[in-house]
Amino acid sequence: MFEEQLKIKKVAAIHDMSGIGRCSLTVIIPLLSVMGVQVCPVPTAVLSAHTGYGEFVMHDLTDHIRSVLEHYKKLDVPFDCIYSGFLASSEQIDICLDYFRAFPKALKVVDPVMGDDGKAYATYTGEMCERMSELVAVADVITPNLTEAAILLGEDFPEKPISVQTAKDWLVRLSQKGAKTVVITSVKLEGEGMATVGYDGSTQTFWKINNVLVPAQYSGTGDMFASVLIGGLLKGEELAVAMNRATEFTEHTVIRTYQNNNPWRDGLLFEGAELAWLTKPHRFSDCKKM
Ligand code: PXL
Repeated sequence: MFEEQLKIKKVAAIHDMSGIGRCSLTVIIPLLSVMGVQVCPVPTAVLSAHTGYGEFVMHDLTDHIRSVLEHYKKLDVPFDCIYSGFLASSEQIDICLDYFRAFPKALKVVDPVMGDDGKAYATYTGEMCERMSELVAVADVITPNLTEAAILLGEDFPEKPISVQTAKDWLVRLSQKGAKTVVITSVKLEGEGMATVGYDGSTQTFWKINNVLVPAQYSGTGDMFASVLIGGLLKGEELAVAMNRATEFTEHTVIRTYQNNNPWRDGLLFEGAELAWLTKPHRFSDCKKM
């Protein structure tokens, strides 16, 4: 008897590697690995700590990721997904476009990392924010938070909760920029509190998951959400199921981190037995049509 041959999917993850603060590759690699997916890191920059520390040292790897692409093209690596995130320069947007072009069969996921809480991250220039639309235009799936969704749509960051109708309108407008699947995280909905909202353009279906409102925000939360979402989508799950798992796992680790009194910039506590949760089949529970 031969065991069934394992087909491990490969994701090229174009993100930074920050030593301290649990974000980007230090979150993406363990989470996707435990979900049975191989992460091939394409580091956009190495940092001592993420930009939320205020003081950090950063080494830009723009030239490196360009040479890495040439090597991977020569090897003809059968990537199942190309996933871009925190970029270190405007030039890296062009390089990401080249990765997407070079591996046309791969699922194209763009997390348009630019900012949070109504503010752009320290290293993100106006030009980079403006040009992020070029990546969104070629993506299959995008996962902006509310701040990034506002930047992409040229809207002011909503200081007050938004209506379900506005959330739907933003999802459709973002989808019209290119990606069939759009998920917006950290959305405060009128009368409902925090939610994650999604749109599947192939069926024109809107989804919503209400979240527990924890009075703290942790670095790397968006990276955690997007990684678990990708893990589910690569298993062939419907958007609602993958969104459900990603939201539940993220919410659980946010609560655990808050209860542990950890500083926000240290990121989410996911190490240890928590990871095993991601190996179980997901019990679809709270994702509702919107
Ligand atoms: O999680 C987003 C992120 C990724 N990488 C770096 C960051 C941030 C957010 O602050 O600074 C380096």
